[in-house]
Amino acid sequence: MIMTAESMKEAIVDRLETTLGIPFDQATERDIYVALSTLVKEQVSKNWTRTTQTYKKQQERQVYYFSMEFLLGRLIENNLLNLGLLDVCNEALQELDFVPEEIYSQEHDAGLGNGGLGRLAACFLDSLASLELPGHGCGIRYKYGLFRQRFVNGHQVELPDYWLKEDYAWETRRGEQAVEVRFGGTVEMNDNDGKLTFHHKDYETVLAVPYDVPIVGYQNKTVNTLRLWSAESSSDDFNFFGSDRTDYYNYLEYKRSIEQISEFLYPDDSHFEGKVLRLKQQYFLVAAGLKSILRSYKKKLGLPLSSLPEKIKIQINDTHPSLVVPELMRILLDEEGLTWEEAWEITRKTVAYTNHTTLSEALETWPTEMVRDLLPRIFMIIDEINERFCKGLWFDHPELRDQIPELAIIAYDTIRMAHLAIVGSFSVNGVAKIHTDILKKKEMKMFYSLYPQKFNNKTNGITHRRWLLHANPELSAAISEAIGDKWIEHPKNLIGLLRYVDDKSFQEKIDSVKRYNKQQFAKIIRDQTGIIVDDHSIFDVHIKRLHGYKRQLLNIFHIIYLYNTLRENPSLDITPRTFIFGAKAAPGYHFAKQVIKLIISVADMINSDPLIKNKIKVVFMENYSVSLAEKIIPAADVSEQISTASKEASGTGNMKLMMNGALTLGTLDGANIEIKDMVGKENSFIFGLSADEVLHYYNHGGYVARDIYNTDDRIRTVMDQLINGFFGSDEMEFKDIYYNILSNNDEYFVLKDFDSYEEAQELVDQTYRNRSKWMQMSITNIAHSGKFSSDRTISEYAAEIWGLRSTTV
Ligand code: B1H
Repeated sequence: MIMTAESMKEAIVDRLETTLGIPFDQATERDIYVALSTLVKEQVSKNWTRTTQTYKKQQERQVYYFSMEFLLGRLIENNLLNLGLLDVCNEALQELDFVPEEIYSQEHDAGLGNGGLGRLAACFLDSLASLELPGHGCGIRYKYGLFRQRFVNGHQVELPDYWLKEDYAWETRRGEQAVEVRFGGTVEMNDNDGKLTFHHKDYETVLAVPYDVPIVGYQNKTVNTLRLWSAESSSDDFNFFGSDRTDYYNYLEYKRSIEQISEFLYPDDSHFEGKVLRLKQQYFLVAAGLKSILRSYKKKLGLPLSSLPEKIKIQINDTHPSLVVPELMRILLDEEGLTWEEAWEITRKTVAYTNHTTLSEALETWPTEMVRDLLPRIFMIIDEINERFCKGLWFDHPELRDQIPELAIIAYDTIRMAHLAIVGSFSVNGVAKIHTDILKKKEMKMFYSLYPQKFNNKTNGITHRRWLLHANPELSAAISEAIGDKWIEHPKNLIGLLRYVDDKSFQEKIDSVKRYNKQQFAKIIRDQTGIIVDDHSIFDVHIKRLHGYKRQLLNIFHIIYLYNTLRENPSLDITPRTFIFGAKAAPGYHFAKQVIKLIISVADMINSDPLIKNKIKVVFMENYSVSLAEKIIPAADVSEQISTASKEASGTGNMKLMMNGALTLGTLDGANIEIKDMVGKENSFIFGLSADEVLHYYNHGGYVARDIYNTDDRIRTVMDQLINGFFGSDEMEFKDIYYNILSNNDEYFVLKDFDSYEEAQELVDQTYRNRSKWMQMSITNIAHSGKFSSDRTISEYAAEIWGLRSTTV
């Protein structure tokens, strides 16, 4: 076991020479990274095997988190940190004359997710392992992760993210554990003395090969598994060849069509794309995952299938893996010969469902025909689940008879995956208090009245190990100096910082840490964009996917307004500010791409206008990703969380920024509400319509965007600049944004909330002038952020949904 910088150095040089065959004096940064990651994986492997064996022996309950996305980011620093080797490694690399960060950044981010939903899955895995809980991930090993973003003339351009170009250090291919997944074909039904049996024929077989990634717990011996499935053509497809030479070309085509299943991640966040390939991906994940779980259940436990819910829980990350319900039924019915009632009982007690959004455009509804063609037996089972469910409503709930078409799982030739997930599971949870309330009161109201006991809330969280301890070592050290380091194991202990809120020297310490992080990030801005920013200015950060409801547009409208004001009065006394954006738009989302173009156009104009005298700067960082977030967040003063109230289920960036001392400028939406409840209104900047008000307008009308346009000069000026060529030669460039607001009546209430937002921004400006006050607020936020550790979230899932006990390896 490596313990010291000296032994770390020796081991790196040894792996270079023995494993890579490269003498140290010729080693590149990449070589050092490869040697180091090989070494770290060796360190992990022993505990990985032990963990697997412990779980096998103990036969305790295990959880599988099924998700189409795991947005892991880089693992090298986190693995080192969790092994307790990060400091030692930094020292060793420096002594070898390398810059640690440059070695670590050789690792390509595993970008197998779009945004919050995928990153949440990654935080949950970290917490499961760190809390010594037997919980694993099940996902897809996409060959291409979320696209790389480039800006060309201010436009977003997408490039493929071929993250596997160089070997991925952390994965282990387990070819011997591959399973078959079947698509297409027909189902033959036979009646054997009244017992129906189903025989699936003429299907196409895809081989699912697992690649396992170790998930290392924090300074314990637990190493759980993230199993990522890759699609390959199966080895016995040599049958394919006949005498005809063209068969070879057909074969290659066929092979390609199979490998396509795990080719790429769909780049839509909170938006349903009803493509058959996506449906294939979903079934591929579910069928492969279930098969491998059941195989090991049967092999090691020797228990009857009726005990499955005792030993296994499956949490589905939104409806994307909701085919687990009919697939588990299929296995139990067709392969295991159970009756419908037995199979249904087991299935419903095994599966739990998390909902992440109430946006209607994100709801998954598959055309029945598509499912019938691709998954004929699965379709029959969904059909029967639906029929039994509707019959049950008819007979047991006569009061709901009129509502059956609304509640049905299949209606109007579409399958409603959320209904399937609710009916087929024992738990349905939202991801923040307000979100769960909206599910209960509005979106899933009738299901809530049917199954009140299924519904529960689990407010999201983030791993403080990655987002504080690793991302912000200076702040972590300052915290530990004040309150000791117990908070690392028990993040709630951060509350101890409240004693230092008024302590001048602690305030100064935290202030200087923030300044240092801002200087570091200012260098990154300079290197990547050429823009020079003032590290004394307020760093105002808006980082998340680009989406109408997240209202990057409100932010840029306010910036344009500020700019107009400064041009009129260049000596206006404002606190210098740097507005920082990071966001990817889905490739087909025209409006979002226009907003990116607008922000970049505004940035170019403001950053080069001598009249502004550097009082404001606007920076749009390219290719926002997990590792970039780790650089931005520690440097942030202001956290923009300005979604249209009721639209952001939870948000998790809000928690990361709070934990790093940024103050929330936000609406009463998602987890912002719980953040505000913890820190108090006076320690955040809250503005805008409430969710109730927004929902009221949606239901009853009464808001006319044009009225605001007509009466508010500030807004009219900004709006008109969109179509009068102010930002460049093409007058019509931003007309879609303009008309989107005026003709579509401002779906996201940008104009409606402008005034209140401007006022809150003014308060931010004034408050920042009093450094001591600002630091009090900042420290208060850090102190309360422990609640938002994903350790708290996962403990709640474990206790209240899974009934999962920790196991020390
Ligand atoms: C969230 C998604 C999502 N909600 C569909 N829904 C997707 C929906 O590829 N798709 O089809 C991908 C993603 N993502 C986010 O989940 C919420 O918007 C956030 O508010 C929340 O914090 C996050 C984690 O719960």
